[in-house]
Amino acid sequence: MTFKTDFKGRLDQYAGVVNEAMQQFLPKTDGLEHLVIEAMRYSIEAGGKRIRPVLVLEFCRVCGGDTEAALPFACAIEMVHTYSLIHDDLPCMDDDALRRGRPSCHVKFGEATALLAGDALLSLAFEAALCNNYRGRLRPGDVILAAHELAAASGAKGMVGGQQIDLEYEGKPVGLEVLEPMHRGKTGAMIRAAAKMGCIVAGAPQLLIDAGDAYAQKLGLAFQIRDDILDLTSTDEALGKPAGSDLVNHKSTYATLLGLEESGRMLGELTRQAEECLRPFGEEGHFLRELARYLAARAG
Ligand code: GRG
Repeated sequence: MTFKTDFKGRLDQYAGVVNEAMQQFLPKTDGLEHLVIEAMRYSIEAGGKRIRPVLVLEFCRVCGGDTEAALPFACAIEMVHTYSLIHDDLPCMDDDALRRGRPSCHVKFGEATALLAGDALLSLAFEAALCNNYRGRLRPGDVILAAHELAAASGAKGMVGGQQIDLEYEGKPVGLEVLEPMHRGKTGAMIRAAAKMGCIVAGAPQLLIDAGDAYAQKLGLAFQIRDDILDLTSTDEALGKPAGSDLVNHKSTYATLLGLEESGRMLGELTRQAEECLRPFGEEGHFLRELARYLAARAG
């Protein structure tokens, strides 16, 4: 793959190749089970920023790996992320009617089918990651390690665990001692997994995997703080999901807890620290430095 050199060009290029590669993995809607597949496609094809796949592909690139062979992992993490959004919107969780600028999956297909679509996307993620499409271009040990990373990050000690903490404390005022582990799981784990998977499939040495992980830890927290700020300051149209839902759901967030000014300062500091973590990648880290700044300033 040859890469555009300008930031926005490469960002769009990555999203484009991931969207195309998704079509290799999404099943066809030609059987009696077509509804669940339509629901999977509906949520994946609604778009989204594709940040996690971008991290997989760019970390693979900066580590000198085969970015085309990393595509199943980029798709896999986006499938897990999309499943989590579908389930998060269900009436038994956040009960949100709008996602990625469209009616949520359960609003369109009903609760039971949305639940199944999420389940099937989680399974499909591992089917994609462990596919044989690029046999011989990745080391089998690296494939196993990267798949293990995804499994661990999405489970009870990662994203699902973060969501459980969120449910547990819903409607109760909480401090940073709850907010931090909640977001480390809910948002941070998958962003860290994306960076590490990219390095791992490239066969990178531990020093670079650790540097990618350190960057992603800072980026993940910064991403969440920006999300909290936008929830207070943005609109449904700009976000493609309901704005102000943290207040409606009585959720404590970095923005409600620390205020807009302090959370903005923290966001700036974390972004600077994320950029610092990229030092071992030298000049090659340029796109990732820009990505941190872009996400800190994002409007949706
Ligand atoms: C239900 C198992 C389960 C987990 C839910 C990811 C998640 C955990 C909930 C979604 C709600 C939320 C605000 C989570 C914080 C992480 C986050 C900001 C998700 C949205 O990610 P983006 O902004 O979304 O990358 P797009 O649509 O651009 O992909």
